[in-house]
Amino acid sequence: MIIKTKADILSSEITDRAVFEARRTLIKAAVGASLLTALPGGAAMQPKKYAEVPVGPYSAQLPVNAFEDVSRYTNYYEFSTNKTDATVLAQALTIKPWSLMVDGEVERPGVYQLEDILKANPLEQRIYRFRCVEAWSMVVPWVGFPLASMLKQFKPTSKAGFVEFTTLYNPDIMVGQRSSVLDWPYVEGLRIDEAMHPLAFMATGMYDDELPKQNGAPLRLVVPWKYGFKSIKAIVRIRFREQMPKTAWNKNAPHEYGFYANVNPDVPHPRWSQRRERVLGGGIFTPKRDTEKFNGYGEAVAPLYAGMDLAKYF
Ligand SMILES: Nc1nc2c(c(=O)[nH]1)N[C@H]1C(S)=C(S)[C@@H](COP(=O)(O)O)O[C@H]1N2
Ligand SMILES: [Mo]
Repeated sequence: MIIKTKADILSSEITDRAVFEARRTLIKAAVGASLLTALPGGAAMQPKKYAEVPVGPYSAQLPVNAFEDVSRYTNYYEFSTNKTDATVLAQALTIKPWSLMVDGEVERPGVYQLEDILKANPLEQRIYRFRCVEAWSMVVPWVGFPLASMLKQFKPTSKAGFVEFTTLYNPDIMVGQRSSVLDWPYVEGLRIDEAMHPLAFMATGMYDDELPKQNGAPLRLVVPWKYGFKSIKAIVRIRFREQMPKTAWNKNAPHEYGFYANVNPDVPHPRWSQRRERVLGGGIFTPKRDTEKFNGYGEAVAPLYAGMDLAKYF
């Protein structure tokens, strides 16, 4: 389906997936042999919490970025508009316990504990491309579960045409919320058929471990065929709606950020081209990568938009 070969990515740009998988194996071996405290290099090698999670059916065969690329360069405006600040500032967030409010057009509304959601949704690993609207990209091994499995457990009614997601609002901790750079709280949304697509994913972890706070712990959306701003972090509410939700970036600049936000090199951002992307981890001489329509997931998701003018519904 969306399986790409290694040749699609320059090895200078990313850590080889083989290294990631080898580390998984090494950790398992170390655990098996009780060598946790006896490894060379001083520090004891701790098993990663999710090292045993199976690779899911929709995971792409792609080399992944280094963990440092993904965890030290983030977009999290609740903390800062600066890419590196959330790495420090987000550590102040309390993520346990965490509850999710479910309401709107749904048969089982209520306040759910994340613990219970995790018990009902087995974890898997998904390696996905991730493309920010600002024309940078990365490849991330997420851990989580399909969004559809969770949504079906809430039993949406036939009136549920859209799903609205909301991030925590807590300006005491989320210091960026004291500024009016966005209309807080951050809200995102999907059409119900997009939300039910098997590629739409809820991440609770990455790189075999729990999600770092700056990457949206404890629960974030990952929609690999859409620009990164759709992949909302620290979700506290899911509301099933008849109407299309008003989303944070669309409200901020409607002519720049549409509701759909499907990755599309043919539709430029009003202020820059979307033809190419800078892959995180590369040097200044690393050539940019050609951006693919639907971020390379077109075969799987293009049918969702059959007959729609993608330049109009951008
Ligand atoms: N709540 C919230 N979610 C968010 C954002 C944000 O500022 N706040 N930034 C978005 C943008 S623009 C991108 S590119 C991705 C970045 O995810 P990452 O920081 O884990 O790479 O998160 C998205 N989700
Ligand atoms: Mo982004």
